[in-house]
Amino acid sequence: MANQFERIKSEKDGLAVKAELEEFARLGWEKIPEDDRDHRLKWLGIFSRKRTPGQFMLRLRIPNGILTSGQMRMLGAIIHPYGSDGVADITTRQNLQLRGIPIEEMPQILGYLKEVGLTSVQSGMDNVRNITGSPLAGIDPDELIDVRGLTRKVQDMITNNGEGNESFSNLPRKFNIAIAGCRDNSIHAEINDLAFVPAFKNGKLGFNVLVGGFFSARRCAEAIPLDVWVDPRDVVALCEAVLLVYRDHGLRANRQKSRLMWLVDEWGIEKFRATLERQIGHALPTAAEKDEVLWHKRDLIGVHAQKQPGLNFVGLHVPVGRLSALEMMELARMAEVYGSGELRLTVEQNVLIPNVPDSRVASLLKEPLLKKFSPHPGPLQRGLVSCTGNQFCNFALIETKNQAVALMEQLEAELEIPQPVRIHWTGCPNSCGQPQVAEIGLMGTTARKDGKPVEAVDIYMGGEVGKDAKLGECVRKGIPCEDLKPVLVELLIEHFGAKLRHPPSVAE
Ligand code: SRM
Ligand code: SF4
Repeated sequence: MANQFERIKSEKDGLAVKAELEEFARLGWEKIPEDDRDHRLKWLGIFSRKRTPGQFMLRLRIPNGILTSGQMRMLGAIIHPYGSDGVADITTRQNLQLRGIPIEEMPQILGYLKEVGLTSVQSGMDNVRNITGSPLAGIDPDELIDVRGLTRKVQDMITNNGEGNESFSNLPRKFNIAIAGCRDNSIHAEINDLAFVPAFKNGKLGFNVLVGGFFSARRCAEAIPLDVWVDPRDVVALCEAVLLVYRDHGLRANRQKSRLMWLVDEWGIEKFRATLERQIGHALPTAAEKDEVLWHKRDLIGVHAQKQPGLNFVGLHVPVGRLSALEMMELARMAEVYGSGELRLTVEQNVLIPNVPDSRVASLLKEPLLKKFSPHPGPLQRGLVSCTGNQFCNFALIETKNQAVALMEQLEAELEIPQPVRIHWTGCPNSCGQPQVAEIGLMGTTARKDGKPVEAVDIYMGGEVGKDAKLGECVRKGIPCEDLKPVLVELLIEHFGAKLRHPPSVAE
């Protein structure tokens, strides 16, 4: 028997709501048919939020995380009218989500997006998510392949240039694609359903291809080699072929077993590869012997020289990725005044301002907004990532973003920590905050304390990123959030060389 989501998709294609949006806006959120409101609208990137009824979230698509100051200013202007409800979040896929929007205004807002060359189409539910790419594409002194054009072309193929593409509107499940052009695997290739990492074959630079990486509540898997090498010119065609094979053969009966890796498991990688060759119509070159991921992942916060002499990118730490409308407008202004008007987002939920001439760096560093979005944050805040949590997400078992920021500040005040520690928070086992890639990962759960249920976390450790990326494992279960601080103090002292700033007061 088909699961609920297969039923919803077969009764009416998700993209059909595009033609109905004006009507939904007239009806108001309470009168929109439930399957359309809570599910199909996600094909337009529009998410109803049960925790804030009537205020919708809009998930964009920002390939490679690159946007212009004009686009950022427009996005700030879109949420500005909604006061403190109108906030934006930088996501763990180099993307932006806008919040607090009433359905009545969505048709007009989608029109504004189009005017500035943006789209939100097919960004949720069983669609391909934002295409991630190396955040330093085109400006990295040690870059191998500039992937900006590729991430854009892959998005254009998948979304039919932002208009919506029915060829890919009924996949078995969500699908993640990442394209790395640098030496440090800065976008977590290993946790994507389809990933490209730079590799030389017979002296020519292209990509080795990985498939099947994903996280879910039921299972987390690292991507495995497909034994295929592609010329950069063939990346778009390969993405299309993989998606068609997944669409036509992916498992659909059990939603918990529908991501690409389950098909690869069922078929074996050889059959998957052979089917892909049939789909694409020719033999595919085997993978290059080794890929060129040679470095640990770089920390992009602070001022760094670009490949272009005399220009720099400045990495600003945005605490847990949360932006207000005015902050977005300020970032847009700063990108214009000091850089080239470009802004970049990272999968660590931070912002880069590229193309800042040497002569402008000092004045940029004096900008008041940099007190909050610091280019030199503390060692824990620097590597902090957090998913949405229970402020907006219905799956959440705990509050994440506020708690994460407050606790990191307290720990930094109490401890001397010799090096940055990457701590990721995620509100439930869906793992949107990727706790498995962190040095310390915290996953929301519930535990019992004094006989009562309380918000708690499972603790993951050992995640490594970049070269030899490896997923962390659960080391402690069910620590109540209110008891978390001493446990983190202990872990930071034992594993990361932290020292107490003052001797703790001895209990009487
Ligand atoms: Fe996620 C569902 C937020 C990245 C795995 N994710 C959700 C929903 C849509 C659930 C919902 O309807 O409330 C969350 C929206 C909450 C909200 O209001 O913001 C949500 N996911 C996010 C974001 C915003 C977290 C963040 O704070 O950055 C990220 C948006 C990325 C984007 O721009 O598209 C986000 N989600 C991820 C990632 C990380 C990644 O892609 O690297 C993962 C794990 C990797 C993966 O998917 O393999 C992830 N999200 C999930 C899952 C589990 C998928 C599965 O196969 O079971 C769900 C639940 C589902 O799809 O059924 C989910
Ligand atoms: Fe929501 Fe869970 Fe994803 Fe956090 S990890 S955004 S709580 S679904």
